[in-house]
Amino acid sequence: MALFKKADKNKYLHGFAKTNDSLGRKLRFVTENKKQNKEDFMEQLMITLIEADIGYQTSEMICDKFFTKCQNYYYLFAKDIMYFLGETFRDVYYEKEDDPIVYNEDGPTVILMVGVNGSGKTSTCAKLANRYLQEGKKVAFAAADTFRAGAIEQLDKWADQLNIPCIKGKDNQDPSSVLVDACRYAKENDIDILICDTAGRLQNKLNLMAELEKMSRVLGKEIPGAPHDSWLVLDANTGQNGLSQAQLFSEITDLNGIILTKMDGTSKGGIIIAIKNMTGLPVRYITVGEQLDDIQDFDFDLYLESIIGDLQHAK
Ligand SMILES: Nc1nc2c(ncn2[C@@H]2O[C@H](COP(=O)(O)OP(=O)(O)OP(=O)(O)O)[C@@H](O)[C@H]2O)c(=O)[nH]1
Ligand SMILES: [Mg+2]
Repeated sequence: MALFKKADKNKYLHGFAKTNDSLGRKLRFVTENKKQNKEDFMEQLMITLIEADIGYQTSEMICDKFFTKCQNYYYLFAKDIMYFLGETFRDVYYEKEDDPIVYNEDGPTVILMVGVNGSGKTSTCAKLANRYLQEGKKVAFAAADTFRAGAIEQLDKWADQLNIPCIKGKDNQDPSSVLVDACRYAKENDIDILICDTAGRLQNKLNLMAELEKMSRVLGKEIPGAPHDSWLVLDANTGQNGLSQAQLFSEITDLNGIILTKMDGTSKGGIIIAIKNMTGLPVRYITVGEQLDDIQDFDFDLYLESIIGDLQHAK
């Protein structure tokens, strides 16, 4: 992956610029305040973490682990504190190792994109397709959002732009039947990656959630193991509500990853640690804008660097 070219790295860090500006800056402010005692410091740290949407439970866990790391030191400089904080974030994030992305070795890999309305599913389908095309893969779309007027056309337009097939039905058609057609097309045409766009559904709308369950079942009947990847597309700006979305969608379908969108517009990038800690779901990709190439692999080290700064430097 060419991610570590300097230009890519700068672009990546730019996606977290707002998080750095809030969480990073506040952490530096808290750590550099020499007048406070330990209790004040821990209280300020906890507030800062919660404000960055890390959530109460995960923030408390971070504070406890951080405190344990530091307790044997009589005095710590701000850069040491930042270093230990970085280590603590990493420990909490990697408490559960990220499973690798699943690819089907024996036929099309089916990716199901799910999420609430407007989270960025359709545009992320296009961004992902663009990446897979650049890797030389044969890609197709399944337009399984038959619910919202205009949704099929939206995906179809992307397909035209990318010059890939889009298998679609009619408005209000059962989305599962579109998926059956798409799977058959993918098998007959040696498609490597079938990306299935679905309708936005609120986690508390039971009929739509039941529909999702059916879609997963139907895909599995057409292609063994499908959907190989079910990714929940979450708008990073929704903060703690994203956590509840992740928990409720997980109950309905076997999620195995999260795509966090609109990172360019949020200062609350702390949600990444909260989601991983509370659900065990890894963040696969982040999106940082509306252009086709505004998608990046999630890289925890660069994420950490964007908050804490260069850790080598901090030590
Ligand atoms: N700034 C920014 N905007 C984004 C990003 N990802 C998506 N958007 C915008 O968010 C809006 C909604 O995106 P869609 O892809 O249509 O979302 P959706 O989940 O398919 O929406 P529904 O089909 O209505 O459920 C669009 O205007 C996108 O251009 C991102 O990373 N950054
Ligand atoms: Mg859509």
